[in-house]
Amino acid sequence: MVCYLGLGANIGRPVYQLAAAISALATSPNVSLRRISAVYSTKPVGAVEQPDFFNMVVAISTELSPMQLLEMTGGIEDELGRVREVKDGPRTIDIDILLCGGMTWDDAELTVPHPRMEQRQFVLAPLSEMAPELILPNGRPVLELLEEDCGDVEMLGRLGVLVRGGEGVVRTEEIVSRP
Ligand code: PH2
Ligand code: MG
Ligand code: MG
Repeated sequence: MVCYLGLGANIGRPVYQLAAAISALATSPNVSLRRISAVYSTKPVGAVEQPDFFNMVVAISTELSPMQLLEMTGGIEDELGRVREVKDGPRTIDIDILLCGGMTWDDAELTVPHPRMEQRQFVLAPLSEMAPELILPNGRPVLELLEEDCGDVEMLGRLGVLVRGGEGVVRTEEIVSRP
């Protein structure tokens, strides 16, 4: 099953933390990293005044359940020094589960598909780049939604980090172009 994860960071060393999160995903058991988007600079969305974000989306394939995936991504957030203080506030790293194949999940801890993904340019822009044909849970193609509202997102470039995965050490640029 292909799952899309949204990554965000806006304090500490955001790009380093994104790279570290990707490496951690690539070495996690039962997960294989498929594709990564470019890194985008984005204006903070929501009521909290805070630094601009760096956002990206990654595609993984896994047979983990959404809850198991949440446990794993939460572990990576903790390792990278995530402190949960202000809701929607600044963070060293945020890893959100956007889509898990066609699965749905809804309880106090987790909702999949991510309930706000269709309104967030910082999700739609990187997602549309890596999966332009994707139809979102609301029935609309991701590209169509993005074209309606260009928003405050700017593509900064590709993350060139070495990640260790099932196929040994590879550069993330190679993962980007995988079919
Ligand atoms: N995450 C939030 C709240 N606002 N804004 C941007 N630009 N990027 C984010 O990742 C983000 C946000 C809560 O998770
Ligand atoms: Mg989030
Ligand atoms: Mg989150």
